Amino acid sequence: MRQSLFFLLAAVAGSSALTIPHVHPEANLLPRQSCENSATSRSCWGNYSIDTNYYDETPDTGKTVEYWLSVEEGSCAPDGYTRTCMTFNGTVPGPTLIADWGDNLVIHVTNNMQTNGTSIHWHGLRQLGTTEYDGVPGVSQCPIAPGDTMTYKFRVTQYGSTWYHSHFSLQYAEGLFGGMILNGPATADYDEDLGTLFLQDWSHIEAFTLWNTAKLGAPPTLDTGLINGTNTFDCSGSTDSNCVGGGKKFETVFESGKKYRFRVINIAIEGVFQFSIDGHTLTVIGTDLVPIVPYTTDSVQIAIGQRYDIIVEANAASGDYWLRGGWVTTCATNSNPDGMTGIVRYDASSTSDPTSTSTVTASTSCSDEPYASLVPHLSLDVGNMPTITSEDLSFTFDSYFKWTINSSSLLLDWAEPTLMKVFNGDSIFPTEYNVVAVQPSSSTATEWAVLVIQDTTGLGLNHPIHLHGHDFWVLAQTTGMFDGTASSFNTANPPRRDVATLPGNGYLALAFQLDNPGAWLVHCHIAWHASQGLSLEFVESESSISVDSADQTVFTNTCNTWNSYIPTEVWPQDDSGI
Ligand SMILES: *[C@@H]1O[C@H](CO)[C@@H](O)[C@H](O)[C@H]1NC(C)=O
Ligand SMILES: *[C@@H]1O[C@H](CO)[C@@H](O)[C@H](O)[C@H]1NC(C)=O
Ligand SMILES: *[C@@H]1O[C@H](CO)[C@@H](O)[C@H](O)[C@H]1NC(C)=O
Ligand SMILES: *[C@@H]1O[C@H](CO)[C@@H](O)[C@H](O)[C@H]1NC(C)=O
Ligand SMILES: *[C@@H]1O[C@H](CO)[C@@H](O)[C@H](O)[C@H]1NC(C)=O
Ligand SMILES: [Cu+2]
Repeated sequence: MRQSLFFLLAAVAGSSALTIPHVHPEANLLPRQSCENSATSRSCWGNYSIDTNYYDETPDTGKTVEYWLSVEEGSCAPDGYTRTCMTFNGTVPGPTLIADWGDNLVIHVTNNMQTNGTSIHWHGLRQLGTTEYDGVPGVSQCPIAPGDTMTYKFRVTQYGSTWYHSHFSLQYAEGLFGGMILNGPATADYDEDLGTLFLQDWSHIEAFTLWNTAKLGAPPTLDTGLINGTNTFDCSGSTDSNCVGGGKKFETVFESGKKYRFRVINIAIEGVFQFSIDGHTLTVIGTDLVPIVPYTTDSVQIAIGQRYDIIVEANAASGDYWLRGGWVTTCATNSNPDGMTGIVRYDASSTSDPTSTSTVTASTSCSDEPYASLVPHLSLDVGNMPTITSEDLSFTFDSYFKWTINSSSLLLDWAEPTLMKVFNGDSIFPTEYNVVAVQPSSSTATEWAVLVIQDTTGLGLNHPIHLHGHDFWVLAQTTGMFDGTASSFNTANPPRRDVATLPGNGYLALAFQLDNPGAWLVHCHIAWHASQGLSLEFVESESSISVDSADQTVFTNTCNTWNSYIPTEVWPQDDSGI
């Protein structure tokens, strides 16, 4: 079976050959032309541009950008209801990290929490050659113990919009996230960058408390949602002393005629959003960290972990308009589905609530934006795919509800990360680490790994699947059963990104280039599902994973500090670890 598959795929691969970016191939033959990025030349980027193949080439800025982040616990009331949060530097969202394409980022993270470890993931970044800074406890590092500091160092080889968040159990659901803006070219012009816009579901009970019931299977109904970390909540008539009121709606001001860029990010625990702004058309220019051929729409459906870069032209009549998170009620339940709103004003002095109405047809599906809409600007085909890893998604009940991948639910030991085993030269990993080893079969040509996840649960739920360490090419995303062959695959410049939705009772087929040795997690980004083990990890080209001695020291010190901390740890691990 494996053999015949190989020959079939080799035949398919033969016809499409190697990756050839067919956007302006002639550019390579001309001398480099420098062109400055401006409001009317967003495709330019000095000696580089929107046409640069950013998988092969990175600007050498010679610049290092350094940040310090403090992980804290404390009370917060983003919607006027007081509860306990986990934060970066006391704010939800945390500080926005900004760098240019090609910069080096150095980020010092200090864990100032009482008893939880932590570990910070830079979502969607390839970590090319720096797998040890991917921030997954039990995979790429030991947790940072309370009181300890770990310094993450990596190169920015991509550009666009993303976020960073804790990957330690449910911490990001408590507020441990922030935005990342990586400046670079874009596929359409705009006047002003408004920055990141977070769409989030929010509970008045802490996620670590909700977990006690969530882990049994049914996702809890959350109380509300926040737009960019803020919302109002009606405390009138409430006798709850935590309902202090004083929450605010997110607001932004448009100047007529200008074009604004929003970097919309879904960082929910369980929900899907259908983002829109009353009276305005959205021009979508990026999916995750991949610039796309712009398309226009009246709403954009966003699954957890996904980002859409959206340009909005202020071309409506002067007035106040609702900006709508657009909670999709068929995907997860929430007590305040229609209240996840913000306000766009044309007059900064206006304080009235908009009276605008939406003309958007409310979505009832939990799927991604239409596959055909997501066309990467840098056109790259998938070629050589010698092997397909197919995995069945199911579930079991073993002290709590657990998702399984080929019968195994992910369970990591934070103190024994996968990379520690790699550094020790082990090639056998614990079964519950769900490791799939992949490596090129030859060193001469680029090869792709293919992962097919088949939903066999019969539950019909959709899952936003995120891969670390790579962008992936979405070969197939459909209901029904995978036939074991490449016959359903689209290899011609398919959508490319780092989170795509696995359709319920269907399958998702992803391809990625075997160009980044490391230990890379693949997981559902629904927070409960990740905690319930819906994950596997690729160990890519194990013998080529190399870490220099300074980085090895960081790794070892973090583990040593964690190991001397855990004997006094208050809480036990009671989920998959991620
Ligand atoms: C662009 O390339 C030229 C020639 O290699 C070099 O002199 C110049 O410094 C580069 N400019 C930037 C902004 O990198
Ligand atoms: C975060 O807080 C620390 C002090 O706790 C401070 O040194 C640092 O500059 C802050 N970081 C940002 C990005 O604001
Ligand atoms: C992390 O902190 C939360 C909130 O205090 C607690 O419920 C949980 O058990 C802790 N988990 C670990 C593994 O320390
Ligand atoms: C959302 O908040 C962040 C700060 O947390 C800010 O940088 C950003 O500009 C805000 N987004 C918008 C669209 O105003
Ligand atoms: C997972 O199980 C399926 C069905 O039994 C099998 O075809 C597939 O090869 C397995 N995948 C791996 C990576 O072992
Ligand atoms: Cu899921």
